[in-house]
Amino acid sequence: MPCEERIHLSPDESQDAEALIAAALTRVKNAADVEQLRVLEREYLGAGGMVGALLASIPTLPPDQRKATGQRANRIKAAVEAALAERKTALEDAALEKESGGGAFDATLPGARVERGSLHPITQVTRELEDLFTSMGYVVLDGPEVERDWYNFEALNIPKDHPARDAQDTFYCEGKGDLVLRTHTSPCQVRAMETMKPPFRAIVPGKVFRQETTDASHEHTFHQMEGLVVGRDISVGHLIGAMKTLLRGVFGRDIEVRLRPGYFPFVEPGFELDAKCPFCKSGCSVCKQSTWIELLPCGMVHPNVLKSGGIDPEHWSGFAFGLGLSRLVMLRHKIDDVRHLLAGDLRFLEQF
Ligand code: FA5
Repeated sequence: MPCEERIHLSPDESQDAEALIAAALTRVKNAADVEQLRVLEREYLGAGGMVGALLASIPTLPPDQRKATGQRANRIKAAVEAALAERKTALEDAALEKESGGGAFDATLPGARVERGSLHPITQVTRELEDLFTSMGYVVLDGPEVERDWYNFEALNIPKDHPARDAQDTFYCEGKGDLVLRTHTSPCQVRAMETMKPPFRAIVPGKVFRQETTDASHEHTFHQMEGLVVGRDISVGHLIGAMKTLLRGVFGRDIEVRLRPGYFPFVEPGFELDAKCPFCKSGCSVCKQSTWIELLPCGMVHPNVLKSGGIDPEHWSGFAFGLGLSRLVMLRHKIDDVRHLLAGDLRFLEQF
């Protein structure tokens, strides 16, 4: 604002208050930004500003002029304050509009969509199986993923030089004594025996690790669920009954099963349980045209394992199974590659 346009207030009655107000309002209206408004505010209303000077001069005036001068000062003050507030709001609105791309704010537009997540398919199946087994009197246990060699192998009847160790390529924790990343959930068999008195039933879902080359059906990190029942006179019949209940829970109907001999040092006898393919009658890609799907290794707990867990095999017997949860999820959702499960790709996960 050029200096010559400024009109200086004076207590002189000849000064026209209306002209002062008009000039002030014009300057406020033309202020280009909030900083200029602050300068004008100081000039008119600040300590030592024009209105202040006018008010301060009142005591020096002849008594008959004082009231009118006071009224004039207050009128100017109110007008300038109102103009400043109005211009400030206008400048702020303009800045907001510029920020939002110039378009007016539309209060009727729908809000931004809040994305809802869902449970991972492995978690879904795990929870369903936990519900199923707890309804049959099983307890759900948890065990360490970094495990001692003793629990992962030795207590399971797999001594250091046993060839069965080669079947599960192991991640050894370097410089950490006998620690390994557990290769299966079976170490929890002995941990369960140490903490519970027989008879008992337990399941242990969890993550396991193997140092192996990955392909469509092999991951280095995958999920299993161990099952263990210890009681008096537990037989293969109990084992088959429990497995059929498991399959009915997962597939929603009775599934035919067959047992083949299978070797695991910690069960005797040991079996591979195959399920009749739930997707076909005469062969498909899931069952590799055989109509049977290899699903679940299991067997009667070896007496040496019961002993490792402090349980007398003369009085107690049991069965155990090691369900491949990742493979079960693949089967259920017809997933053709196990590596999708832990890849963290949202396009895959959003389907569940
Ligand atoms: C075991 O791990 C035994 N602990 C199972 C067991 C428990 C037997 C109790 C007897 C009694 P196996 O190595 O076969 O067994 O693995 C069990 C299941 O894990 C397999 O049937 C398969 O479904 C799954 N599995 C094995 N390796 C992989 C892998 N690399 N990727 C994904 N799933 C796998």
